[in-house]
Amino acid sequence: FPPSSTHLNQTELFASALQYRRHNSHKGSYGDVLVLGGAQGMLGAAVLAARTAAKSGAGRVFLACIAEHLNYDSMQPELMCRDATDVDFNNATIVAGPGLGTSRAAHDFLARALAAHTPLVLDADALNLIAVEAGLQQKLATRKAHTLLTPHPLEAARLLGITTSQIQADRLAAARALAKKFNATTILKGSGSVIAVPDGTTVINTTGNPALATAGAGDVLSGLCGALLAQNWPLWEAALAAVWLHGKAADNLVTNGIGPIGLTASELIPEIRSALNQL
Ligand code: NPW
Ligand code: AMP
Ligand code: MG
Repeated sequence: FPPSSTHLNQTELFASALQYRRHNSHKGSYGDVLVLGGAQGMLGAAVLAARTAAKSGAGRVFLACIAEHLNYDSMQPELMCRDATDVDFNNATIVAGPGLGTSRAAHDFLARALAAHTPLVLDADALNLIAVEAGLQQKLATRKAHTLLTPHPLEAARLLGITTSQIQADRLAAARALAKKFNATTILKGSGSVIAVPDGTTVINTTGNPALATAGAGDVLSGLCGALLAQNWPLWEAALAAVWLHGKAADNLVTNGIGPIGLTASELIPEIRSALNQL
């Protein structure tokens, strides 16, 4: 690990994990991602995460929504929409939370995801459910497989039982506290996202700008994290690369006049793909 509180302003910190597309490879070589989310009224969050995973190199992407009526994404027909009841949670990198809601069904699927032996990204409502239930916290703290938490400051506050202002007053300490409490690599999002591991090491990202202050930007990040983990990036490097690429995509779009005003989260997705291919 690099020394505490390094700034992530070039790709060297994760360059060792860069994956190349091998000639003799196939979709099975690049991993499966399963996005679990998309309750009524928030289907878009899960769709954004899944589309991002597909355009960030995952071999196959499955989309399991809590709302029942999404069985096909006409804009991204590559996605395989499944009923969460029928999905084997042990066969894919799971991204749980985007638009998941906090229903009983959401809770039960999350419990299954936490029990799976595969890499797991926890975002949004998955974090909100964990914040209020000791049973889920216990499952999280004892996971053996890779786990990555991606809270924004309010989600972080809920998880630590403090206020958003307290989180923002010392973001390094908050990120470390989350990583330690839940025994998981943590990305505390916001301007200058902090990546932390349970031993207290932290890195502050330097890419990104206020164009990202828009609905769905976090859902895109969670899909990108899932795609890198599915492609076997080590957890630490995956977290660093995802945050850096997500911010870099926003910076590139602003340079080209797409933002900072009015950038939409969907527009980040092809730009993330470009940034990833240019690494
Ligand atoms: P404020 O306004 O300052 O008091 P919530 P959510 C705070 C889904 N989505 N610095 C801020 O609080 C998600 O995936 C669906 C400081 C903000 O108002 C979730 O499942 C979409 N404060 C669900 O909606 C697109 C910060 O947190 C509040 C902060 C709810 O998620 C949108 C919001 O937190 C969305 O992704 C910062 N950097 N960042 C879709 N198209 O389907 C955030 N806050 O109440 O947990 O709501 O994040 O919208
Ligand atoms: P969420 O709130 O879950 O949609 O996540 C928002 C995403 O956009 C996170 O990755 C944040 O780090 C990023 N973001 C939001 N506002 C800013 C900002 N002002 N500067 C840089 N990144 C931001
Ligand atoms: Mg979010």
